[in-house]
Amino acid sequence: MEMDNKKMIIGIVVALLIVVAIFMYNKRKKETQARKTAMLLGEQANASNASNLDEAVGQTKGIEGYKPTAERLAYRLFAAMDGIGTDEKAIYEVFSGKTKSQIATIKLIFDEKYGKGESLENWLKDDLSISEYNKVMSIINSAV
Ligand SMILES: [Ca+2]
Repeated sequence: MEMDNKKMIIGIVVALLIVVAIFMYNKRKKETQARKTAMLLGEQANASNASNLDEAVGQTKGIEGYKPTAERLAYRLFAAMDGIGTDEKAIYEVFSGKTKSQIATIKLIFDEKYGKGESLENWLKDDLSISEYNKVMSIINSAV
């Protein structure tokens, strides 16, 4: 019985250490990305594939008929970025093959329902590395 208690305490300590390690990792990643974003913003002026999301979607107001699909995709973006880690592939998939109006609609819904006060662009900048962010922006910029 005493052995079981010891094992349980060791288990709890190990679990706590893992939680702390994940927290530290996430914090560090966020800090690194904040630095990368600062660098990116400095480079943005002459990097065509790193342009502003609003510019890329042409300030369009989105399209009504696309809303149910856009709603699902906006949630998919949120699920891909919320919490620990990021599902980059899901993010690329959401934007791939979409028109500028469709992307604008997804962005409007994301900002309104899932952004928690932050724009989709800020979420992408926060969660993605520079090269991943550039890849997303090049997909968005190639939309017609
Ligand atoms: Ca995340």
